[in-house]
Amino acid sequence: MSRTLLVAAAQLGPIQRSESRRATVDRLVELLREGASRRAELVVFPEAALTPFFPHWLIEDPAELDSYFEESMPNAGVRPLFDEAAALGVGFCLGYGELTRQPDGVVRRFNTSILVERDGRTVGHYRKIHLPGHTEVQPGHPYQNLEKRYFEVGDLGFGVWDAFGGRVGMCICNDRRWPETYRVMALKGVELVLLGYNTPALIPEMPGTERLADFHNRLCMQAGAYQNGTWVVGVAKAGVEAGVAQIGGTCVIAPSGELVAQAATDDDEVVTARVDLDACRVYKETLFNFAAHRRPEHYTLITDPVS
Ligand code: CDV
Repeated sequence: MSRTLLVAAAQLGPIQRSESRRATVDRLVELLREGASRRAELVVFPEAALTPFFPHWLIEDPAELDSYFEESMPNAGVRPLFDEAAALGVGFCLGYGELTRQPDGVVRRFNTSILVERDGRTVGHYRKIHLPGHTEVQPGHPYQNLEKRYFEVGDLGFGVWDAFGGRVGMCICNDRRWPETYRVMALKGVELVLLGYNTPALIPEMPGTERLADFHNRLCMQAGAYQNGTWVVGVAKAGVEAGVAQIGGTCVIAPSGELVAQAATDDDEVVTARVDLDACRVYKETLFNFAAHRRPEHYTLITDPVS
């Protein structure tokens, strides 16, 4: 039986601070419908797809900070997306800020994505592990990156789920730059990695690298795909958002490492690709046959604690 899946990468243009949650969810529903009209079975949205990327500025009022997070999922605000997806029989991957309240009142915040099957069941839940940026405001920077202030390191590991007829994993933005992300998922048999990102073209600590931002985006995802024999779907929130220019480059990458589909704009745009999950096998069973060729006894330095 063929294991092919039509996947839609639903790139978002900027979400401005003045835009209501309702208007944003309407945009997601529109992209979902566009994907469904092209017969997509899975629609992948970016990191923090319900809000502007709020780590880009300092928020001191706790109530205002909480307004960028979801305390439950689905909730009334995103219900239209869940309802439309279930009605169309389309699954999706959605990034958002997750807030949990412990029984003792302690609040925890994560940069999260979920995987929803075509029948509306939430089958996967991931909390971002590699958090870039800073805890404190960086004076003189043209914008902030306060991910380390607003989020905790994810505590769910790099999960892989049986879904959409294959083994599906999720990671978020900065995770895609780390080879360990893909490798841990590949050791769990991943065939399709879904990831969203908010990537500024200019990283203040890295002056002079702007011209390489798109290249580095593709480089890490294409390497992750090839070296692990997996499909990768990378989805941007692109364009100038709250004064920060973010790259686009939403794409679908085959296990060969080749780009098979790519966005042409920095705005709301759906990119579709037919994903043959069995195309992973030639890599997983030969060059990257982990059981036959990996030498973990020589990799122990990688797992030593951070010094
Ligand atoms: N949202 C992110 O994780 N962005 C980082 C930027 C800050 C470098 C990224 O790796 O794209």
